[in-house]
Amino acid sequence: MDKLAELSEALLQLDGEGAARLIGESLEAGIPAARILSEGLSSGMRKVGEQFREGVIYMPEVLVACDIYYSGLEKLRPLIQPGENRQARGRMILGTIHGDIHTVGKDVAVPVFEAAGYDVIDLGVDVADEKIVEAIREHRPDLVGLGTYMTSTFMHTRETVKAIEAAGLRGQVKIICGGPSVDAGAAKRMGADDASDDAWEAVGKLDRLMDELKAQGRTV
Ligand code: B12
Repeated sequence: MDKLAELSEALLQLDGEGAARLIGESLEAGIPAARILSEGLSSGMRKVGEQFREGVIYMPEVLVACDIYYSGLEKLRPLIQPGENRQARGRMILGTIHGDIHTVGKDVAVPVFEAAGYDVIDLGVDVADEKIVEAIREHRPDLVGLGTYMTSTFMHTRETVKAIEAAGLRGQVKIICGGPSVDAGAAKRMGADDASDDAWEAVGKLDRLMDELKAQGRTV
């Protein structure tokens, strides 16, 4: 098995020490940091998602995999040369919506989206609508992810969308909700573009929303 396949496997085996060692060895062998990230760590994270969905592994194991992913990312990120930088699929801001303090879903979704090639700016929990508007102005994202983990806070989506509309920014972004009891139809009725209760499934939705944005003339 080559080093990057071994690294991917180490993540799946939740072997943090092995992953750290393999990242070091891959760098010493001259493998570019961007390749180590995409073909090693991110590939492992995709497999973690597949195994979670198949019921082979459970949420605590996913959380350990997220920690290993982040430790590796911390080491690799500063080493990714601008020219070598992977072309991000898109930029996303993601925060837990106003009134909601659940963090775990967001903390899983963010590394899954990053592993899939999105640049994600994590706004934290209980994010006020004005802060989301400010973050759109500051970061100019393509996508706005709203963590909505309760029925009441999912219903708050309507207010958040209104605030984005009032700021004149709605045409620049696609909005997607996430959480255990979201519904895509209801999200659309509240003015968002989609919703998902599964971060791995959501990646396909993010890609489709990016395609729609590009079709509207917006690029990364
Ligand atoms: C742990 C937990 C807590 C912890 C949170 C700890 C923490 N740091 O996060 C504590 C104890 C603090 C808590 C508090 C409360 N909780 Co609570 N909590 C849960 C519980 C048991 C698990 C949540 C979790 O971590 N799931 C694991 C993660 C990984 O799953 P997930 O969130 O769905 O995320 C996945 C996807 O949704 C997706 N995803 C996540 N974010 C995003 C974002 C985007 C943009 C996208 C696309 C996808 C995406 O990716 C993840 C991986 O696939 C759930 C029950 C449940 N089964 O969900 C209740 C639950 C969410 N809580 C609930 C409630 C009611 C509360 C409280 C009001 C309880 C109370 N009476 O005080 C408070 C609310 C406080 C507040 N203002 O937010 C209810 C909500 C019911 C409802 N439908 O309204 C639930 C469903 C329990 C229930 N069945 O009643 N809670």
